Amino acid sequence: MTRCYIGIGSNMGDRRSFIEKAIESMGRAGINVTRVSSIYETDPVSDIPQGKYLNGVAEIETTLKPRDLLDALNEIEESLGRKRLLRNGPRTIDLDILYYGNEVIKEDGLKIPHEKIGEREFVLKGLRELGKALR
Ligand code: PH2
Ligand code: MG
Ligand code: MG
Repeated sequence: MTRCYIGIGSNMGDRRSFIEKAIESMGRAGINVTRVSSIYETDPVSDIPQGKYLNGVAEIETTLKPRDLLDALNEIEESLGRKRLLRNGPRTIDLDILYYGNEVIKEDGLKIPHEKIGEREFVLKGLRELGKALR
């Protein structure tokens, strides 16, 4: 089992419902959700005008390898209507691997720890609540 942290975000439709469904779906996909931070509203960080986000961070344990975890999260995003139209554009649900144990991975499409943790307050807040933030 590896302990990981997943960044969760939504800024389209019934944001809270998408987040709740994403957390339930992780539980059904071989991902044991051990703790979830509070879910808080944040201003969008993007050049594209869009609505406010609800963000949070989940602590999970899983036997899935990093790539398989990424695939599972992408499938959940897709099942909740995620369309990839614009980078940093609005989305029904976004599930990002922030940390996978202590592993450092720099592959195409899979950078762990997530490269933007340090500059994104909307992620740091949740990590801080779970005792997993650098600052
Ligand atoms: N995600 C982004 C881009 N901008 N802004 C907020 N407030 N919350 C997010 O989750 C977010 C963002 C790309 O994934
Ligand atoms: Mg993201
Ligand atoms: Mg993402």
